[in-house]
Amino acid sequence: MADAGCIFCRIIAGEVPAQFVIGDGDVLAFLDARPLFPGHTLVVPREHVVTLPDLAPDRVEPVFATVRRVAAAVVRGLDADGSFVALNNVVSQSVPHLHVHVVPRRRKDGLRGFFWPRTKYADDAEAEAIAARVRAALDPPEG
Ligand code: DGP
Repeated sequence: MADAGCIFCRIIAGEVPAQFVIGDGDVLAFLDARPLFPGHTLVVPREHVVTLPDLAPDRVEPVFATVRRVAAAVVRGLDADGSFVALNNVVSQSVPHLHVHVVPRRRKDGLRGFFWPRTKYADDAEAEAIAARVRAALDPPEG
């Protein structure tokens, strides 16, 4: 179902122009209008879902198979050295329609780890306690 107020639904419907890399099917890809580098592509499901946990389990493979395909194409097509693949869920997500960024990367392109400030665990016990909380929340559970 499309959401009439969603800019990506409007792009998918052809109401707002975009440069499509993949313009047909259940999963589409078009150029980001404010690219980190030329060729920065957004992979989006046609269906309006907001975050990755909202995506039905049987839709995950088609979305990420397309991400894989586009990640190869930006390298091959643009003579890049590699790619960066990222997906914001709610925080830093400026468009509430699931989209996976596929950014062509070149060595020394200046992106420098995406400006992520890194932290540390106080010790192994703290790291294990955090892992245990995430493990306990897995749905379905592990094992
Ligand atoms: P994020 O911040 O992760 O939600 O990324 C949203 C991206 O969407 C951002 O990099 C810019 C891009 N974007 C926003 N509006 C438009 C638009 O109207 N057209 C296109 N092609 N990209 C857009």
